Amino acid sequence: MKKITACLFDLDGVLVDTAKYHFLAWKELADELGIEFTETHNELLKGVSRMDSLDIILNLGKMDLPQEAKDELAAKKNRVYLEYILKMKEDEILPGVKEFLMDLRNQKIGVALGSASKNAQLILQRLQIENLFDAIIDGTKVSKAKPDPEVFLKGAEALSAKPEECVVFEDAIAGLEAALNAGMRCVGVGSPETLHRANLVISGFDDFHPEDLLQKI
Ligand code: B16
Ligand code: MG
Repeated sequence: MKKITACLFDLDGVLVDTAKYHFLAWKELADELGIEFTETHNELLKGVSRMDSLDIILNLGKMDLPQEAKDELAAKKNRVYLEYILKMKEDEILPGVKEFLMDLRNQKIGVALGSASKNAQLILQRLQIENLFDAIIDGTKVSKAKPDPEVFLKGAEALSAKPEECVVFEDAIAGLEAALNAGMRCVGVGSPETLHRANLVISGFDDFHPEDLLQKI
């Protein structure tokens, strides 16, 4: 059993279900553009950056636009998304997450965020868990999107942790690959069929504790 000195967390789909708000905001935009966009399509956007998400939607509608128009559409989507985020309540944190983060801190295991979202800090504030993170690496601090390992390597560096002593919690395949590319172990949060390359897959944090982590990974 290798030791664990740090845990790095994806945000959307791991700590909170913001995917539903991303969906509503993208759907509004897609409707305006006359592009069919369903919850199944929304799965393609998980863990993907804002601009790459827009490109996926435009591809669905076989549309190509100049960068300036795309920047405007991405900003418009974000304004709608922010309206939902600003209404978000503390109790939207997923079950067991806060307790798990507090247990890690009590055990002196470093805690970092590794998210593609440029709104991550605001979301952590809404959930009132910003103070539980030793480092926050988000879409404003990285230049390469997952599956590039940059976001998690920066998290490890901020915590002065070696990659092989880090465990990443991820719900998206691109994020799982980013963790493995960083030389870290990965706990998949979601379905074992999708996340079969993870070292361990859990359905959530409701009945999962740091002790389980040490035993099972
Ligand atoms: P924003 P994660 C990702 O968050 C979401 O899964 C993805 O759907 C979203 O497009 C991306 O953040 C960018 O978000 O528009 O807020 O910058 O899963 O990496 O925490
Ligand atoms: Mg995610």
